[in-house]
Amino acid sequence: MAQVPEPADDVKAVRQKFYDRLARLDMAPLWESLHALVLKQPASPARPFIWRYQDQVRDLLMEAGQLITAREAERRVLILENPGLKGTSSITRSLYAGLQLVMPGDVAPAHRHAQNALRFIVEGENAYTAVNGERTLMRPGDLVLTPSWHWHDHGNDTDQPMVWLDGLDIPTVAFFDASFAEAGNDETQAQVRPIGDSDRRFGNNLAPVDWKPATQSSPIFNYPYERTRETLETMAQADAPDACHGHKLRYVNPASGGHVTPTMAAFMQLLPSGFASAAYRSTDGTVFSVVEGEGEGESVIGGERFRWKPKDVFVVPSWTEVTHRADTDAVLFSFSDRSVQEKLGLWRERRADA
Ligand code: 1HN
Repeated sequence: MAQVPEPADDVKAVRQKFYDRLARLDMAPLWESLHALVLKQPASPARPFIWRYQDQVRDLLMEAGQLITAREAERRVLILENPGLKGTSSITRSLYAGLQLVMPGDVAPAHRHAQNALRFIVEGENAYTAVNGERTLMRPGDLVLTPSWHWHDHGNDTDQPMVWLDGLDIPTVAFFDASFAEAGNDETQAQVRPIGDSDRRFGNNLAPVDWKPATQSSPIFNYPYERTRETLETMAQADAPDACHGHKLRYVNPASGGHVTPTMAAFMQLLPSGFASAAYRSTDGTVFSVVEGEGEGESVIGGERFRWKPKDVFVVPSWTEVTHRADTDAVLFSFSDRSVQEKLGLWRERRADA
């Protein structure tokens, strides 16, 4: 930018009077704010942060389980709010995250909304989510989708609490002022297809002939951990780890080859025992959930060190340098708005090893 001399005080005063007249008419001089509007590189107000499951969050969740039913709450969720984004219910500028508890006997009633949601299962086994009349039973490490405008309800017919990480595009939908929502007539959807129907139709590299996707989300709504883990293991046996990511997978919508939802992309990576990654940054602020890693695992995010354990959630803001290190094999799930940024031609990454 061209260097211009500082104006004299009398010139400044005249200008200020002009700006005041503009302000009364809801106008402003661009030249006073241009540099703050068009940054040379991202400078997110979001901060690196970790929520520790065993030490902090789990007890509070269980306390919430005694305070309120899922029916009364509609969804019994503790919001994970980024400390740099207070009052916004956001974990990054574009994404919302929360930890949801479904207790034995709970019913989280059917509703639908414009927001896309993903669930990453943290604790418990075999509670269900129903999506447009089809139930899926959930296990730790599964990725379950409830796409935009699909009816969904949850229930737990087991005798154990069920906890998952919710990821939604709430701030993104709010940005576009495009939110719609509706409550179902019945709390629990009638089951119109058997459990496993979509998985068998679309999860075998097949699709019914003439089938056309009606939405931009994946027709598979449960990506079970067993299969994800098998793919990671296959890569780890055969390949050298990527310097920045270890062995990293992208969850795929088989109908398009793209990401699993139009607004959120999801990933799973294995950091082999003893691995220390090269520094990495990308424009998609990313939420991580630790799946495996009983030894010492840590990430350095924007110069701050975060030790993590299974079930912890941490966030890496946009364009913040991150490195990961693991003493024993560790597995990290993550999701971000990369799906949107790629469509808009905005997504960038920088690898320290490139
Ligand atoms: C929602 O529908 C769920 O269906 C969870 O489980 C969290 C947060 C905000 C808005 C809708 C769910 C939500 C949500």
